[in-house]
Amino acid sequence: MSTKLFSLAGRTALVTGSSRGLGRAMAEGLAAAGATVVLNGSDQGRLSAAAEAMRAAGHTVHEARFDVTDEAAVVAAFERFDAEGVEIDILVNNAGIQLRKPMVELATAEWRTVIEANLTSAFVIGREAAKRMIPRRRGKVINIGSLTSELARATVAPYTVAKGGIKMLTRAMTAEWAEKGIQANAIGPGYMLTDMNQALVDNPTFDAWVKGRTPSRRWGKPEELIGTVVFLASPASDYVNGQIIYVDGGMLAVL
Ligand code: GCO
Repeated sequence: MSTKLFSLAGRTALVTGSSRGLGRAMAEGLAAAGATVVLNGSDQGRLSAAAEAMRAAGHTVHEARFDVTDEAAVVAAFERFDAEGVEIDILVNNAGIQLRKPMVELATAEWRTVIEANLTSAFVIGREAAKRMIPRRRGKVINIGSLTSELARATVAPYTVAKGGIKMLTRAMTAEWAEKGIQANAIGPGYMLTDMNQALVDNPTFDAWVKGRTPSRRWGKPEELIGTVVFLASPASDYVNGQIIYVDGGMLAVL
């Protein structure tokens, strides 16, 4: 089997929300597979620290500081890429937030904030990336979903709705862009050990529930997404479109 099948040499990957957590792990995995990586975050300090660490590991890294919910900033970032000759071949729409609150206590503004950050941003950034990928007739869009792309959990309604939307946005992207040479797919992480989930990990009841409900009987590690993201970013997935691959220890497969 050709080792080029999973090689990202010569390709550039933009990973949103990649100064920490799942995005950082996926960015490191894509770089290890040969990609030049564009890190994104809204906090310059965290972004620069992550970029420096990856450069120290020998990776080629650019930094793109913008808030994914600020459309003007997103458009300006892609215009800068154009001006600098940075061609985004691979987009990982990873950035997102969580807000845990019962719906009857949830302000409409809070609802909108989560939907904007977790769903609308993926559309806007996907659109800007696809505008540049279509003329090249190649591109990879990888949206980050969730177990809540399939199943709801109380107190995370806007996140659940947004992640359900991510699954269908991925299919909508396929419907319009597959014939243009772009493959749009998604990854659904299970319960992963991240800062966003630290409060859940520290809650003995929730921690026990995750370990009991997950056939693998443990939380996932961010680096356990690397194989799937490299697969979806590489030529190995050139005929894979509109799919969501769950990396969840089997949680969705078993009652
Ligand atoms: C929560 C968690 C989840 C998981 C993830 C599962 O509050 O239930 O934050 O949202 O992190 O999304 O796929």
